[in-house]
Amino acid sequence: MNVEDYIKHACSQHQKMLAVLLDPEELLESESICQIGSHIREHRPDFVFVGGSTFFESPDALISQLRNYTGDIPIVIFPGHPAQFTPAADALLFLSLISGNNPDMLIGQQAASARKIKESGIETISMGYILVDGGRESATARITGTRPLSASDPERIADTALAGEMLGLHLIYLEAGSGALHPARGSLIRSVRRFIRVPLIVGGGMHSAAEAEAAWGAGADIVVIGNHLEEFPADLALFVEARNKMNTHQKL
Ligand code: 1GP
Repeated sequence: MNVEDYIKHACSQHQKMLAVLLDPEELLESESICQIGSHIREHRPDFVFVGGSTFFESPDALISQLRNYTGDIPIVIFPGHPAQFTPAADALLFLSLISGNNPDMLIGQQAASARKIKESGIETISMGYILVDGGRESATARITGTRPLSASDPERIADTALAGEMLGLHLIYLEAGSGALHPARGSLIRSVRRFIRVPLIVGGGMHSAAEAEAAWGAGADIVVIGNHLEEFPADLALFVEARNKMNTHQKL
């Protein structure tokens, strides 16, 4: 099953998913790859996302090391820069930063890399990427030269997500920014969820299984955890346990 079909199938069963985000820049040492890798092998999140805002090379080396641990868990490129594209991954989130007004991030970089990506044959999943204010300036805002949407304007955020869906994007990612002080609030996630049917990914600033549960409970389909697991890889067990608990409740 390809990655998009896996996501659609899980959503149709009301099953929640967990992605671990690994930043190639933070994981250059094989010792830290081994640490997080062994927790991934043991606890099995649904996906490993690879990407970062300040890494401008192919993450091939990281991916080939990760393969020793991930088994059949898909490795998905979540690119912070076109140079991060590599056909060594299982799929690519082909994203457009629809919260901002930088044409290069909306369509420019996508057009520049589309042919190469198509020719590689990698699975691509189109995604509307919406940056919301997480309480401090994010690397994404700085590097893309865009401003996040105000978290206190849920209507505008929901309208942006809806427009992304109506434009044909297959996923929406609500991003509070890596290392956000405040993850996206439940009320915000709910207001986006009400408007869209496509799968909803939520990430940025989550440090506890309770925060992940709150996001899933409010309507996120996939929760993404990055920084926290880089620092405390053993906590992956807690996030997976929370996902499993959510999914057991959904089935009852
Ligand atoms: C960033 O949403 C992801 O793109 C994850 O953020 O690193 O803060 O978990 P954190």
